[in-house]
Amino acid sequence: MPLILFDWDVSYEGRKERASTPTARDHTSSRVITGLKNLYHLHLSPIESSHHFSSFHYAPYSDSEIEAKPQVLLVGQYSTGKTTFISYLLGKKYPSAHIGPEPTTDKFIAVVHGPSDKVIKGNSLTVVPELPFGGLSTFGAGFLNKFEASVTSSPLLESVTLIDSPGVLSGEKQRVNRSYDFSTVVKWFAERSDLILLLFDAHKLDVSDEFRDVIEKLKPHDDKVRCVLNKADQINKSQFVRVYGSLLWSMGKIFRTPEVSRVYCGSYWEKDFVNKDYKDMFNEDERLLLEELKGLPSQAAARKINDMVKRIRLVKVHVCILTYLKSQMPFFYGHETRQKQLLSDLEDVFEEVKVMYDLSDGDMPDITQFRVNLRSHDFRRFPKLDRGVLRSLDGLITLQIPELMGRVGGVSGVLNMSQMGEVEHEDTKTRIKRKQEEIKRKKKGGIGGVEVLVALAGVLVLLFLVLGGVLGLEINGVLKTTLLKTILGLFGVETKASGTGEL
Ligand SMILES: Nc1nc2c(ncn2[C@@H]2O[C@H](COP(=O)(O)OP(=O)(O)OP(=O)(O)O)[C@@H](O)[C@H]2O)c(=O)[nH]1
Ligand SMILES: [Mg+2]
Repeated sequence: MPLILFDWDVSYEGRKERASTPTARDHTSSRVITGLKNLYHLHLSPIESSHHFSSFHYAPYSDSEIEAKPQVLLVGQYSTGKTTFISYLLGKKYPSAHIGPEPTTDKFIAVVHGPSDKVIKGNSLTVVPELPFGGLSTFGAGFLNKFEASVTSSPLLESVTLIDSPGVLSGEKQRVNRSYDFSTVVKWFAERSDLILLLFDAHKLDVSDEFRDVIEKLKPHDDKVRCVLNKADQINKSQFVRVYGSLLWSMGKIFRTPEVSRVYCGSYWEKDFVNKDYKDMFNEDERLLLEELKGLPSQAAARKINDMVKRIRLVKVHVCILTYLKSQMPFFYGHETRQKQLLSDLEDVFEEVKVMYDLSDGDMPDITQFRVNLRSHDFRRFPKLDRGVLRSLDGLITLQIPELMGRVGGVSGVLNMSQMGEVEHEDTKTRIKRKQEEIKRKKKGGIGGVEVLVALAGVLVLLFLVLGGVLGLEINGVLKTTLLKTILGLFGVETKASGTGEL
């Protein structure tokens, strides 16, 4: 076993030497990071702040987040060997590491590189400019008391940050004992991680409901998830086959995909294998897992671009939803009723926004959470639709991101440009559907601004015609239509070019 770890050390040392003299890849990565920072601060951040993005989704990206080293998150039920796994990789225990058969780690611990051993507490960590944890302050003191960084010197940590997590407990212990929402915090780390290792104990493989809930939250990141079937040497051949099959089955059920994420089997600690039946396979899996860890720095730039693309897409969807809600608010009165109605019809709103802007299902935010967030906002204060904003977001995806992508080695499958199609495109079918939805909504009640304007304009035209009659003026059909169009124009209501006055 330690032989493979030695291999890792040798190859790692080799890379470390090269790192001191910047290589072409270092230069490329730093150019990409600078490009991403510019893109974010100049283009995306202003749109985020004018559209209340942080109160619905994420805090603004900090430079340290964009610059952060690749991150590996370890998640698992208690005593599956997460802390031992990290110690094994580092070749030593990190400061504040606790290992034991009972639930031991009770905090999220970021294991980071530093010249001397020390522990930095959660509250201070959020303000350390070099570390990418500022965003965690949104989870409040309840969480920050359960978060710390363990600083130690290690060649591995020079290029990767490891996140140890408290073991998932079952039942009440998981729900009541935590002063923060465990799975939301895991989700936060998962979004910022390059690799997520789910650890399982081959000796007692039971996926509790609580762990299942956590894994569910990782679904959007299934491309980064790997399973580690730890302590696999503790069981015999036939037990191993059953446990392995059962793990694949459970994961397949949770991720609802036939391609289950990669499973690395083995025993990730210093001691020798108890059962040597699958020794070669365990050694090979360990080698592959270490290879994957070693490859993370070189893929970090591409992953950061990918994350930025995801964020731009989310901002676009967010802009579409907010501006749509704004457009549905009445001009003069009845806004409270209308806002309540829109909130309760949010499913319909999402459907309509999706059709209007050609958005895909997977891009839409979680509707329950979105509804909760919307409650604290007055829809009238949302910005109006500005096509320039949507064009600029599309431009980031179709022009600026590919340019950055080119710097890290050409076109990548991570980008799905087709889903960022022209926002103004609307075919007949969708237009008809949109009209139908509009009619349905009108039937349900609520007076929109346009309706009020049309009514006002109608009264004005009528008055004009009556006055014209009284004064003996002759007003022909074309003049009537022109008058109607002019009055509507004064109210900013567009009429069709045909001159029929249809809205
Ligand atoms: N046989 C075997 N035992 C292991 C292995 N890794 C860890 N253990 C033992 O499993 C127990 C739990 O290890 P930890 O590293 O504390 O597990 P953990 O997942 O960090 O646990 P929590 O922090 O409580 O969630 C300890 O008694 C370890 O000695 C392994 O690879 N093989
Ligand atoms: Mg632990």
